[in-house]
Amino acid sequence: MDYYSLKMRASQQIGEGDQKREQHISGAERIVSREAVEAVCSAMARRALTHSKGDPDFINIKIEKVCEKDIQILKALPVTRVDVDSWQQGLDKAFELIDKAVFSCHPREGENTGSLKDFRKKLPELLRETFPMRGAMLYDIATGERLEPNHERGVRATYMDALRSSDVDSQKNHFNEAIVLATKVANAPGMVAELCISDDPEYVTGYVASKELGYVRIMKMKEMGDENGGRIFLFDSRKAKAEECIEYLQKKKVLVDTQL
Ligand code: PML
Repeated sequence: MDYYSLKMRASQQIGEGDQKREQHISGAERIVSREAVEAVCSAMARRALTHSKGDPDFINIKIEKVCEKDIQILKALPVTRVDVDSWQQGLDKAFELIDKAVFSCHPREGENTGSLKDFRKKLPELLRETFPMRGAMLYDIATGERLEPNHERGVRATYMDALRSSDVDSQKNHFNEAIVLATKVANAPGMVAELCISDDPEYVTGYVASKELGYVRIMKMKEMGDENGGRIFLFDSRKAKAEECIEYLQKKKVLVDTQL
């Protein structure tokens, strides 16, 4: 069967003269059968043209053929849900889960020693650093270094979709897209865990995900109306090379079976 990857991004020019810059409005990606290409393409255009962030000046839809043999099928991470009373409680829960994931990579270190303690202190600041980034931060828990080739852009996980997904929804479904992305990320070489807070001001649910923890939805991780959000990919350079991990995130075609 022939598959096609479709990627859409829409942006708007803001500012005047020297201050002119492009502001991201909307983005989406799919991997679909040949028959679905036209419908998905027009749904993507509709999504770009009806976004609450404004009217785009520029919409790019890229369509590429994908060989079936190059596609990896993954089983979706199991999902659990954590209800919290406040976003502060949600963030604490997320940091606690990340600690657990990082600690399991340092089995010989006590939980309250050296690099682990430093990492805990650093985590809120690392998260803040992701807010202006388009992609995710790739942070090496073994050395404390950031590994994105471009710190402003970060690293983006692309070329993924849900298996057998035939919907051509023109509205973003945060959870459906996030479970696909998180499953791909968790399977990248050397990946320890992911922390995500949406940058949609109207969407306060975030998650922590890893192969061991599964996909843990934390129902409140920021204040409603806050447009700050970001992603941190926690990676362990003792387990894989950064280039291998980045290659997988950015190039490997993945379909995620969400119905298992
Ligand atoms: C995003 O906006 O891209 C992040 C979505 C996080 C989804 C969290 C969830 O609902 O499980």
